[in-house]
Amino acid sequence: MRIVDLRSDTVTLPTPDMREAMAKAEVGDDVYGEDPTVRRLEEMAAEITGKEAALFVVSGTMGNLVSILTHCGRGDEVILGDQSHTFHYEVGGIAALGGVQPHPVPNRPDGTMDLGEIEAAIRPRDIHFPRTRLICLENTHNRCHGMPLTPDYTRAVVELARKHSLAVHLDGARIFNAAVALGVEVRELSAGVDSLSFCLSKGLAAPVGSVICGERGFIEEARRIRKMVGGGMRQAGVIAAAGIVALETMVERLAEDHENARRLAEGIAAIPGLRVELEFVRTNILYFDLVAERPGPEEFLNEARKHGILFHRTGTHRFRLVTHYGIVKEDVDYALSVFARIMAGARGT
Ligand code: TLP
Repeated sequence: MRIVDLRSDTVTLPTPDMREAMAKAEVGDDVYGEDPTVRRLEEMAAEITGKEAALFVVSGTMGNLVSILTHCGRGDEVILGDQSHTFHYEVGGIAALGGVQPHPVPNRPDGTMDLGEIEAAIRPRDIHFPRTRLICLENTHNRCHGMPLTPDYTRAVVELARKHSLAVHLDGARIFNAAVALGVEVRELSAGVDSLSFCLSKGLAAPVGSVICGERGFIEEARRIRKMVGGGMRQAGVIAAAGIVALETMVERLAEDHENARRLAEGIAAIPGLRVELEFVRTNILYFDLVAERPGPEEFLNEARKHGILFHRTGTHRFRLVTHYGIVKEDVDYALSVFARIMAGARGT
């Protein structure tokens, strides 16, 4: 049976070039700073994002955790979107491990937060309040349709942060998707932010890893925190090598994932009983709703699974599809034909 795995771009498999680079990677003990391949990846990441230095970490979750723990002390507060990945899907790590209190502000459907609402969430000096230290952004915004944040919006948040002596961290897990969708350089999207982390193991298809980028002093401190949370890796060049290939060869092709998501969304929009907000389909993530009475959402999901189409349910009647390196146009057309058949079957046509 044909399997079309639309659960996430995290399911991507390493390319043959990555496997070859991994086998040949020159390595050393990275806790001693002696792995030349890790160093090279970190230098590349710093260059691409326009920052002084970078740090290779295990995952996007660790990238955000280490960054936030580097910016904030116990009892400090971080302003973040109420739909952000850090708030929803990172196991409460900043609170559990860092004693950092999240202060969620509503995300709008495009992934932004209202500047006035961010400003209103900043704590005044008062003996009763925690200290606000940091504002977090997410680009692209996973739970907000995979929408890209523009350089102008990011700049406006950075200016607001400066005015209040706060730092800005950007969860750029899919920053390359944002750059490709907007036709801008990654460094334009990271300009002014104090730190960002991006993932090599999503659309870029490396098997493991994320990178934190920022000023040299910040990265030095982040290196200590990474060690503290058990993220000091030894001969990590074996995996960094795949990350280098990812940066060199996998960025431009993301446009193909965006085209496939668009094709998928337009196809779904044409199926009676399914609804998709096409104006929000800009990158490789799309959400759609089941608006017919039949089938029920669980039945819809199970029927699709029986035909090899895998994806997540994210709300009572809402589903998420993610396109990636392992999905071709024919997979999209097959998924659409399965969806159309399930819906027609439920209508008895
Ligand atoms: N997102 C995963 C799941 O955790 C939901 C997915 O399938 O989309 N920031 C953002 C914006 C993310 O979407 C993710 C992963 C992460 C951070 C965490 O990355 P990992 O999985 O490497 O810890």
